[in-house]
Amino acid sequence: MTKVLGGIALIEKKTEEKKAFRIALETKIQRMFGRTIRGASQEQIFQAISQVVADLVKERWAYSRELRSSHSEKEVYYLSMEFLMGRALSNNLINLGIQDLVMEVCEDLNIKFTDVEEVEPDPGLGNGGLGRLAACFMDSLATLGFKATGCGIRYEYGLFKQKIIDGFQAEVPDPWLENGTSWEIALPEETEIVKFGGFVEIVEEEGRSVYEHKGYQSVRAVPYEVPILGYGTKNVNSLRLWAARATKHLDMSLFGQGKYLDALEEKELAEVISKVLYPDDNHPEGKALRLKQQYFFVSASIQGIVRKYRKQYGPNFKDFPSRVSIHINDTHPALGIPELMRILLDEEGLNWDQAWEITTNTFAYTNHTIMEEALEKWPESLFRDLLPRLWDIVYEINERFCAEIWKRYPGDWEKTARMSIIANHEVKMAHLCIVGSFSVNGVAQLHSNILREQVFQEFAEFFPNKFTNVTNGVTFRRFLLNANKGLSDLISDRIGTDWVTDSCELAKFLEYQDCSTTKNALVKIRYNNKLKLAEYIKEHNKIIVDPQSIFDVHIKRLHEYKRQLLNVLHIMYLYNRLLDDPNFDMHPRTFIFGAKAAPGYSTAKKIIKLIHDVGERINNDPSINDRLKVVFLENYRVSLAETIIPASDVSEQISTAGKEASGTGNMKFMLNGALTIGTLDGANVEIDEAVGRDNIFIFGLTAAQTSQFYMDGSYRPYDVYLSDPYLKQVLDQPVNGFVNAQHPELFQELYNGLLQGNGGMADPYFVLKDFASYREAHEEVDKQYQDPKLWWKKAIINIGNAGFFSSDRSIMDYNERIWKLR
Ligand code: 26W
Repeated sequence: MTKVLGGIALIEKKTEEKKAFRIALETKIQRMFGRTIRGASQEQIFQAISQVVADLVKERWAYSRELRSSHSEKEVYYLSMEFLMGRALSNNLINLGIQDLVMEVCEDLNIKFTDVEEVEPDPGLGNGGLGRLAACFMDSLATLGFKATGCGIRYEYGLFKQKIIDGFQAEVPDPWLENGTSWEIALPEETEIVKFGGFVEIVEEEGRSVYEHKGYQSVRAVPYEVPILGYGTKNVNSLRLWAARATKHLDMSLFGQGKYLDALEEKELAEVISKVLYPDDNHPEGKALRLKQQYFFVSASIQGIVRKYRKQYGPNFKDFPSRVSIHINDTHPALGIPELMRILLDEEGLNWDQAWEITTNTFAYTNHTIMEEALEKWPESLFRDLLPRLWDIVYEINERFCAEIWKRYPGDWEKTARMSIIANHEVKMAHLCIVGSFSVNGVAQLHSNILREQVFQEFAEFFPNKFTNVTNGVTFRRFLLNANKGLSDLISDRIGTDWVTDSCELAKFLEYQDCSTTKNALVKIRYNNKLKLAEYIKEHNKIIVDPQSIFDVHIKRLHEYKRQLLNVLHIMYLYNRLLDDPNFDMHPRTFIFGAKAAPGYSTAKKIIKLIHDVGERINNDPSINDRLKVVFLENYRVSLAETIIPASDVSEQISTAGKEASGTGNMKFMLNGALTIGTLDGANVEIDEAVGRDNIFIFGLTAAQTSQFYMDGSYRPYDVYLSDPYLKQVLDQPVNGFVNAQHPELFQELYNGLLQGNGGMADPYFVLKDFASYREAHEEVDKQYQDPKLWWKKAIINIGNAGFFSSDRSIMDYNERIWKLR
């Protein structure tokens, strides 16, 4: 009886809540736009729903802040140049637990919620893996109830939008803030001043040297806070993004002299700092503006952190490291180390040893890449001119560090030179990070081993307890619960809903690996997701793809080491086989790509063109009976990933072994039940261990083997080319006019790079060497797909073993090994 009453009470409560939401929405639209819902545009409805939801979020935020201010728990600040957050609306609805309710209200009002969602621009404040990881971590930190603040830049323009014109990538600006956003609050009263240029004067005061920074230019840093809701908790954290503003308003004296443009220029010069995200992934541009961006957000963040600490705990900085950890996401925020030193020395009056002790117990550094060209180095002259006081400090840090090396290894000049922070008139940011942090970690086991044993081997020997590993993870809320409602409902139906916040629970799903009803349900869910993606492809690419075909997906930044080229060469191989032999046995396959190339990365852009031209030829060849399709999805981004991944059968994770630090896309696919074809690289190694070799398609050289080849120089791609006729054929086709009869010269550089090397080593990513084993792995994929019972068992084994790859687990590891919050 009470149970029934309870049920009725629930229904009544829900009806009440729906009514309340509906009224709130109707009122909001009237007040914002002077229209009723019937007269409102899609855009206006989106704005109004966002506002209503944002109001709810902000209420929680207020309570959370108040609760927080009465506690003195340790806090972590996550400093990152990039936060690739993705859309906020549905994520916040899920975290508030009102998604169904809002969808029902929309339905009652004849509003198609999925269309409304599409109005939201995807805030692309990041390039790829590093930025998306930061976003997953923010979600997990909030969900696990940790006190954490993300600090970054409020770029006015996010990552460029990619347009494909005639198979070529073109870049279009992304003014994501153009129509405003409901998800931020400006805090001008918490503005910080950041100083650039000028010079340092040393004055003696009461027997000690005081450093005075003079003649500088200052820029205002205005913070904007974005609420980060946890799933199912009352905890709300913040993402603080700094916007650059001129210190003066238009200089009226210039204005009065008729120098209108000069006055504007001064303002522009300051504000350009937060104008645009650098679109380079893994390749730093040694530009002054980038260094300005780095110092700008780091200085503002650290000043704010110190200010808040002082307010809460007073001027005793000895306890600083036990109250605050500052995490630096790759080397981009490395200037935080000398900046904290500067504040402690110059503003708080500590001596060097005190300041150094505090600083080195506060910072922790994560490395995200071993690509040589990605390791940031700043020219001494640029550094010194732009940041004269920080230069002095870094110089001193280096002097003391080199003295220590010298003490430990007397006479070893070469070692000192190799490990030095400043060398050849450059500042090596990774060295600064290692020396100035108490913890250094890689992002997957293999990657951390490579850091310890190769890239930073001498540092690991010098600081044996500093190095650790934290394998990456992804948030299951966004990438399963929200992105794949069908699958998440099925899982919850079988094992309950605890998996959403306790990822280990997913292991219970393994019990269903031989259950045919579960497998049938999976087939249907996947099919529906594929239908949806096929619709999208039809609309955007004008290509009809068959949802019965295998959807084989390669989505990530375009980079030679990620080997989209290997994939497309293999597609050409399949095509050749089909042309040669109409009875060639193969299940129909749809190859799907999504990738942005850095605008200045011409080889990557050529690969995009090649994919298009190969697609053009194959998709329009009636002789192969639609058994092969190639689709390149324009403008790959987080929201698109959320549509693609749940519709994928095969996940391409085929980087050259030793090059991909971790990869996180690999985890998202696995979680959604796609099977991986991959190399033993990054976190693939751990995925392989988790699922077992029978449930993944592993091929290619190992990291030890590639490393051996790099060392002994014995790799001869030309010999491989000559010895494999299939390979020879596909390599020749781009340059002999088979792929693009009008412009075969377009691909000459790719061809030369593989066979002779364009100046450097030939085929440095072992595309040719791995071709045969990649082909065999694909044959295995094809064979196994034709055995559905087996295939779906493997899918279940992948899902059931994905628990480890939750960002919740990563964050728990960070906390246990590094931050030690609570
Ligand atoms: C501008 C220079 C620049 C920009 C970005 C240098 C380096 C980067 C990043 C470190 C590149 C990056 O995103 N790395 C990726 O980080 C992911 C999260 O840890 C890993 O999963 C990927 O393997 C790694 O490539």
